[in-house]
Amino acid sequence: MPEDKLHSSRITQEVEDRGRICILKKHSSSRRSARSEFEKLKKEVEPQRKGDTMKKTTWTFATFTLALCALLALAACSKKENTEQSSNTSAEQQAQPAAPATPIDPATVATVNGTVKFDGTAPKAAKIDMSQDPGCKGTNEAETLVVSGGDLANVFVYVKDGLGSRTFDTPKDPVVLEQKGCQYHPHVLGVMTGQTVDIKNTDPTTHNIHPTPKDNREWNESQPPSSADIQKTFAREEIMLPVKCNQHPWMKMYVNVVKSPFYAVTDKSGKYEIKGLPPGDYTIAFVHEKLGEQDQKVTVAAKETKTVDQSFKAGGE
Ligand SMILES: [Cu+2]
Repeated sequence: MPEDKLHSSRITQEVEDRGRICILKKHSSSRRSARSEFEKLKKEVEPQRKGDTMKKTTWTFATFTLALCALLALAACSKKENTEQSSNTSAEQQAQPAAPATPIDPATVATVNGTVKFDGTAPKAAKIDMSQDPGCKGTNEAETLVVSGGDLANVFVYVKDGLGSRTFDTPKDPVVLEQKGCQYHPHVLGVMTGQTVDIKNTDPTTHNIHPTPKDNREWNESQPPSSADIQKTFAREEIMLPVKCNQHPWMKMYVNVVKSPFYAVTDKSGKYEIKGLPPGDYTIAFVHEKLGEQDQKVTVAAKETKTVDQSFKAGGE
C-alpha cells in the first residue's frame, strides 16, 4: 500500500477507534465533555491533514466518521443525562426536602374522638372462595362493609381543613401492611406523605401488590413467599387510594396518604381517636370506601377532649 494511503487509513482507523471508545466507555459523562472530546480529536487530526497527501474522499469519510462518532457519543451522553434527570425528579417526588415542622405546644393539645355508626341493616359479608390458590389458607370474607352491632369499621377519619400552613415531621417508623391468609391487614391504612409503608408477605404464595392511584405514581410488584419486605412511599396526599393484588382478584385495600399526623381508622367498635391537636377550628372528614365522605366542623380549646360521632346511612347518603 502506498505510504500516503496507509497514513490516511491509519487516521481513519484512529478516528473510528476513538469514537467507539468514547461511546463504549461512556467516559464522557456529560454533553460538555463529549463536545471537548470531539474538539480534541479534531485538533489532533487537523494538523496532519495539512501535510497529508490523503485523497479528498478518504478525508470526507474520516470527517464523516468523526462527526458520526461524536454525535453518537453526544446522544449516549445526553441520554444518560436525561435518565439521571428523570430519576432525580422521581427521587425528589419521593422525598421532598422536609420543611421544618411547625412547633406544637404539648401542654395545650386537644383530642377529638368518637364512634362511627352504620344506620340501617348491613348485608351479611360475602364469603370469599379462595380455592384457586392452595397457598391461601383459612377463611376469608369481603370487607367492603364491616359492621358489627351498628358500629362501622374501616372509616378513615382525618383533619381535612384548619391546619393552615402548618408542616409536620415525617415519622421515621414505617406503617406496616401485611398480606396474610390472602387478605390485607389492615384493610384501610393511613400514612403520611413520604413515610415508609413496609409491605410483608407471610403467606406461602406469591402476591402482587398493585396500587392504582389518581395522584401518586402507579406501580406493581410481585412478592414471592419468604421474600424481603417491599418498602414504598407516597409523595402526594390521596384519600382511599385503591390497592389490589394481581394474583388474587378478591384482595383489595385502601391507603390514605395525608400531610398531617391527625388521622385514625375506626376499629371494629366504630371508634377512633385523634390526639395531639393544637387548639383551633377544624373540619373532620369521615371517609368510607363505599359510603363516601361526610364532614363535620369542630372547635377544640386547649387541652379539650371533644367527641365527634358520625353515622352513615345505607346507600352512601
Ligand atoms: Cu395476593
